[in-house]
Amino acid sequence: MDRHAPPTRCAVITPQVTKRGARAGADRRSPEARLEEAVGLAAAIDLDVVYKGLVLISEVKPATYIGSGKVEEIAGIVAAEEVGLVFVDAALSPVQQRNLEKAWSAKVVDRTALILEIFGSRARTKEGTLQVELAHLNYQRSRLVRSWTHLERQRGGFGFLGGPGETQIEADRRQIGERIIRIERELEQVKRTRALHRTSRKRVPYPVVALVGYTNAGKSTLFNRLTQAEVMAQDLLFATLDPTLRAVDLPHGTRVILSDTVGFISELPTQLVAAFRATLEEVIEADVILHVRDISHPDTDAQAADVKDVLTELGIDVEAGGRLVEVWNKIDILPEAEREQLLNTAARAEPEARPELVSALTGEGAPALLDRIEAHVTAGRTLLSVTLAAEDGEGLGWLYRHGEVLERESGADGHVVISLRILPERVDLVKRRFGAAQVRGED
Ligand SMILES: Nc1nc2c(ncn2[C@@H]2O[C@H](COP(=O)(O)OP(=O)(O)OP(=O)(O)O)[C@@H](O)[C@H]2O)c(=O)[nH]1
Ligand SMILES: [Mg+2]
Repeated sequence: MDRHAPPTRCAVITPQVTKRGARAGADRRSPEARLEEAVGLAAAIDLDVVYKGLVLISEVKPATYIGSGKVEEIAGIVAAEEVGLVFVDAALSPVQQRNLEKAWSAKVVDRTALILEIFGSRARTKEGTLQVELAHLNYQRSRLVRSWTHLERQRGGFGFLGGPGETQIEADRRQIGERIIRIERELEQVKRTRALHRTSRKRVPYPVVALVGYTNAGKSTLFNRLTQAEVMAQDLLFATLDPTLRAVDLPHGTRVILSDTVGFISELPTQLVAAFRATLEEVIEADVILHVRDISHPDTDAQAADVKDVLTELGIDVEAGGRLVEVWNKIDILPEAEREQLLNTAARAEPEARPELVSALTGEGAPALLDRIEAHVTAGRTLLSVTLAAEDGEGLGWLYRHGEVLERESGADGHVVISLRILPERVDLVKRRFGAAQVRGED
């Protein structure tokens, strides 16, 4: 994008189908909230939103999606406001898009195209760039196919083969297809490298804790709070695209790797979910998944349901408690009464399913969240105390390698006592190394 050009003047149109046939996911939230989110998407790539409007329609019109009266009305606004781009927050067919562009003399983009555009502008790593490009090509290819069948239908089955449009589209398809294969090959290479990194990380057995959640829920803010890092956190949809990993030491010394990830959104184009599978593998394999929710958002329940849909699509069992912890974020902006109510709801939940209430901004609730994570990743491990000679540096090193040293106390006559958390199957190993008399269970 040209940095010196003034931002494009943009109109945001959110069609709301009032009858049956409303899009899946769309009916979970209010029309006003959908419009606000659409404006947020436009703002996420520096479009200057000069007009926004809800358009209620009883059914989708094949030619223009919305009715002709509305098309005309919007044409007037587009001309008066000198709009260069109209974002129609729906899935438009290529034909609908072309007709609307003609009627409004402006560029028209639909939801998938806009989200792809945002992702394209955010990608920083090679992998991110490749994934977005792949999603883009798949999107383009699917639209070529559709307009091609449209042409076929126009010919009415008289058997007139060929025609200029078809040859051009065939050529385009072939080119796109070749490019897709090339990118897939490159991605395969990047993925192999990632897998190698993951394996080498596994040799140092730090549990992985992954942050997931709706875009703008506060994942990066929480990531920064817990790791004291300074990852970009902004009131911007899809501020984060590439995953970031950092080590965090929990209150009792357990070290974990925290991973910040791309946010989800309702009706996330399926091409994008597929493209980001590789990135999200961190999440799939995580020991703990923190589902961060903006609990102050009016659509927080609809957002949570959307996130669970994507997690399910990734093959994660969202009902199984334990590994998945809901983090109810932004409690600092809740009115007192609502806050009390949520605290009560949380307190009544089963321990495994209990949400953690936090404010990533003020830090409230963060210590309890860290304890919860630590309890989960250390569940099943045994506490031991081992007595050894203060000068036994080698023995100490051995303990650090085989377990998790929690505390180190100087005992009587030149001995040190080490509190250790360790996998149960290693207890015998410790006893053999130091002598059973030097090892005590601690619970
Ligand atoms: N009041 C309040 N605001 C918060 C809190 N946590 C995050 N925010 C704000 O919410 C906005 C989004 O935060 P991010 O951390 O960028 O959200 P994210 O989930 O990483 O978003 P994406 O990367 O875009 O998916 C920022 O303006 C934050 O300052 C909180 O606990 N309280
Ligand atoms: Mg983020």
